[in-house]
Amino acid sequence: MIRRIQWVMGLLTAGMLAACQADPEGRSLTPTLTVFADKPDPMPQSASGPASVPDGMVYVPGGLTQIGADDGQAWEKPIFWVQVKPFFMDEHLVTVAEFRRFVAATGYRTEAEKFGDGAVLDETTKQWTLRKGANWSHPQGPDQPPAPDNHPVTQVSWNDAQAYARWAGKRLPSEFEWEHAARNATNSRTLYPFGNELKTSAGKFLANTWNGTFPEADAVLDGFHLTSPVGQFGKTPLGLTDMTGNVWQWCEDWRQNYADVVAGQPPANPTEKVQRGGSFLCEPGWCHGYRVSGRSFTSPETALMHVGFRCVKDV
Ligand SMILES: [Ca+2]
Repeated sequence: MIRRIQWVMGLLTAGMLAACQADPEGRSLTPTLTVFADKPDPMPQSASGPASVPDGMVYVPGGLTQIGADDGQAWEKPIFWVQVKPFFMDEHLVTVAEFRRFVAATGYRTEAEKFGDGAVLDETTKQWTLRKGANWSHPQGPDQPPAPDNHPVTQVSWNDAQAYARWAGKRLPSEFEWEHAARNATNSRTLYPFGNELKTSAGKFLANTWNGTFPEADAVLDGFHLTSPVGQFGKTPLGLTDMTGNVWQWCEDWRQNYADVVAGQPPANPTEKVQRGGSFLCEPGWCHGYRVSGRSFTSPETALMHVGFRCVKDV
């Protein structure tokens, strides 16, 4: 297997997007998602929520959401609509402690452990490198401090995240379920789930991102140069934490142009899985990847120091 580090922000050139084919009936993408090029009539929604919500999860009501942004990267266009069924979503990112319980229960070995290295941004050279011995318990390498228990697990590949989700009786979210939840299940059109500003009027940061010019200097104004404890920066209106920054989150989907999604085309080159949410390495001048509509893409066997995941579950 050829292993790659693919950090695409700012490196990709946009391909020509195929013309959208409007379909007023919508197209069923999965049993829980229907895609529309134009706004459809809203489907009836249950007025009441579920009788109970699993521990540590948040009920995400179904509804209509516009996916993408006109003012974002090329791969966030064109905007289209999805009808999403209700689901449960982990309130917080899967933590190091939770992943340790999975490993203890199953004896699972991550791909980074099998390969013997994980992708780290070298602070000296400012280049991505495969660092020997970097893995979920020591994301920066064996000579660096271990990952704190209450931080999101990182250095896990998409395949590792899938294995955890199956063990937990859950699954990874579709990227469109993720964006629906980040838009508070109300199609909120702000940059972030909590509005358009990263700070409150009192100056309190609402997310862990890169403060300064990436990759030259991080002023660490939000208090964290690398990962932060899950939930450190508060909840979205829907009750989720770390939907903005901290670490990118693996989603189920292969990378696909949105025009092709709407047109019902299969992924043209299914080699990369989608990540959402941005990370502590994102800043507006580089990728601004922590916007609600931000996307990143990496091959499913790759483990990186700024990528983790959360799970969802069907209602
Ligand atoms: Ca930070």
